[in-house]
Amino acid sequence: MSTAVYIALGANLGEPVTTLTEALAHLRNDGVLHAVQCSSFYRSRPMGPQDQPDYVNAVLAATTTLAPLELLDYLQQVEQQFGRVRDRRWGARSLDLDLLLYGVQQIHHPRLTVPHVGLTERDFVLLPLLEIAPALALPDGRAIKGFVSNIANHDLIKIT
Ligand code: ROI
Repeated sequence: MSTAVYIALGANLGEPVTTLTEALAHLRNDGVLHAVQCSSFYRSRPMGPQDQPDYVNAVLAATTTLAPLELLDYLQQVEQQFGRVRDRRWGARSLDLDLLLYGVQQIHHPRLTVPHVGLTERDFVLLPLLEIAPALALPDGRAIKGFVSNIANHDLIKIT
């Protein structure tokens, strides 16, 4: 059975646009995700410590037959492949892939919380997500677009 999933992409080390472009091409062609649709890329100011470069963020929609933890393992493997560097909590990273939504499932597992906690609080997740899925709702039925007004502003600029 195939499930609709949403995944956030972020990077702020090296050449983030190149990293995201190459990671996206890999995700499209690897045979694990199907019908991949990606938002525009957005530049954003860092949330957390400010002494790090700006981020490039995007969100993709896809379908997959992997179970949630299998998908998590896969995304972590792709992060490694693209040279993830993570020197401190909320510090700079070369590629971050976060599972935002897995169908209408709510998942509470030591390794995985879905919906992702950042989904409703981070403009650099919410705005790209709404670009590709304006009518999307959380598993509990609340509309995603209802969360836009109250979130911190990271000066998102659409760059592609
Ligand atoms: N800040 C922005 N703007 N974009 C991110 O993807 C991002 N990712 C993170 C933290 C460090 C929270 N800050 C971020 O993990």
